[in-house]
Amino acid sequence: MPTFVVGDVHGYPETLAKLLRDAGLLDRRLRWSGRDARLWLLGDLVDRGPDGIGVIDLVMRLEREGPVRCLLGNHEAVMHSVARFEDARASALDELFALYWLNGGQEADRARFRPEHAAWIERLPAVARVGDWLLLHSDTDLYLRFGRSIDEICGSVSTILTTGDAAAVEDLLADLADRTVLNDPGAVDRLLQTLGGARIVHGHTPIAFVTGTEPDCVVQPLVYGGGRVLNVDHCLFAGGPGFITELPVVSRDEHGTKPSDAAP
Ligand SMILES: [Mn+2]
Repeated sequence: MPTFVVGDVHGYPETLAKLLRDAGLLDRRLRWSGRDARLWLLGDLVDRGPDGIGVIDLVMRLEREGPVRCLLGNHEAVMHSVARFEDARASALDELFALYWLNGGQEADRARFRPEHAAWIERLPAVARVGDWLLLHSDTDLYLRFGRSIDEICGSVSTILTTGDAAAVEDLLADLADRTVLNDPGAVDRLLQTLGGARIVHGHTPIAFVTGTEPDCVVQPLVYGGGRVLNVDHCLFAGGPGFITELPVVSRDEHGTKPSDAAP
């Protein structure tokens, strides 16, 4: 089953639709036409660009039509928390609200945010495994603070998002926004040894910012970490044309690094 991933869409539903159509995953009427393929969005559908709710609505529909899933990005988590705590604004949350607008929150998205969007965000997995690939939104190993298995992490994150107090939510949001930790091979080892898989794919940190290239020149994923890590954040909001990535099958030979082989 070919698996496609798409990095941070940040409020550009037309660009997402075009990428999926060009890859043959959507037909001309924007209906799922991916047959045996599956698709993962890696989170951060919203903020920065003009129509984050439009992206969520598109992805929610595609989930009903085909094997389409989406990870929780830090921007979905912030959007959810701003809505959840809006009526009970404690001074402790001033930073959260300031962060939302500072990081590209859109008035139009806030106005169109509905309980069904909140419920959908609460169910998004924070991490996932697809074959030998570990899927993360953010390039950090702080996910391991929330559990020692995929299910445990997803459950803990969802519980905090849904019922955690202000302090717990603020800590969660800070952890989900952490970045550039996977340059450290030890962090990659910790994630793969604990959660399984041989490779990591993530979004969250624009390739253009990492490599110093102009966003409009970024047309393919960035492979790093000795070939074990793939960054697919195409930086649509700063002018990237965007790309969609089919995850390569990891060959048996490449499974050489057993936990016991790793550096201490
Ligand atoms: Mn992000």
